[in-house]
Amino acid sequence: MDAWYSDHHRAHQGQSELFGGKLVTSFETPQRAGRVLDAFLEAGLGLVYAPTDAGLAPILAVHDADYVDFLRGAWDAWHHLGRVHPALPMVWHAGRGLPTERPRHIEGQLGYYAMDAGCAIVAGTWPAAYWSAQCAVAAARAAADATAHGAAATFAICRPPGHHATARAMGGYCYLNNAAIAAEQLRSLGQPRVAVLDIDYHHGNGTQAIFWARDDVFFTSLHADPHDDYPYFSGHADERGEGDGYGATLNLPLPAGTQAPVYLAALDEALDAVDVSGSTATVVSLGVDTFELDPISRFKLREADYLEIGRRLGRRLPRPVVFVFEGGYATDEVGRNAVAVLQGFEAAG
Ligand code: OKP
Ligand code: ZN
Repeated sequence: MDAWYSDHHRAHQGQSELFGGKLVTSFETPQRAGRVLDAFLEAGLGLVYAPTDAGLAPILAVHDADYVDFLRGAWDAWHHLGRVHPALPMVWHAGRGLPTERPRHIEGQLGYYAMDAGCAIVAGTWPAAYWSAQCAVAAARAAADATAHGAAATFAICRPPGHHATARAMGGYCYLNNAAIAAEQLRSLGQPRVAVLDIDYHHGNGTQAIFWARDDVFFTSLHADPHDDYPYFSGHADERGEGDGYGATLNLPLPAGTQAPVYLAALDEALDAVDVSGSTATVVSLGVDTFELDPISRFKLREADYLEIGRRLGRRLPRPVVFVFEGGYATDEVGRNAVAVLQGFEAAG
């Protein structure tokens, strides 16, 4: 299995976030992706490529053009006001439906295009998000190509992550939805139905929203019960999609403290649903913030459990499979845990 990685993410750093009422340095750091890259190379699983530039088209297949323009220009607009700290949204439109008038002031625009204060913008944010998405595009194209010659799987070492970003809003460290962009690529390369399996600790609310009313992309997610944890306002079991997409969304919320037996039973349920969906390809939103030592999460998985998760994916997911890196904030273990999933997958395939 080969991987795609771009160094551009390194300049997306020094962002702040609100945590327990305090402004702290974000848990989402450049070291995370570095550790994943190191662990991938250490495991000798395959080669690592820098993505070629596929341009904006694959991004605009998922995101609104005005939102993409905002992301590209937000730092300059903020900095132009003499502000040197990271740009953070601080005014929202909750309870009023989607706003119809876009504010002229950058401070208003930050709120207009955000769901929370988890997405600070610094000078390096747009290039980082852009190249993170390019990793997903390159991995999807390579997986689809290779499948002509046999079953293929690829790994996009994305940073920043993507699964909370909607078509028109950033949130939860996510700016561009890398998994949705990969799924859309697989569709446009001829896969009739694509499954997105999201195993990050947090509900992939952005991915769910993007494919909510579509039946050509099946979305299923295992995550912390949103009654108790971020993103709070979606991820409940009764959310099934709508219109053509009714039944093409399956959420499996799990309680705080969840350990391997309960987790793996839910994973089997998600894999059964992927079977039934008739998908011909898969995108895995691979977050390992389900780890027992994760500083912001409350599941209790261990390194050996990631190997077993990988084996089950390897036995049952329709290929091509594109793994897209999402969360995981226990920096010392994030690389090993993510790569253990890939090793289990390869051993089973
Ligand atoms: C991103 B990914 C608010 C606490 C919420 C956001 C968590 C984003 C996780 N201060 N923090 O799914 O790993
Ligand atoms: Zn997460």
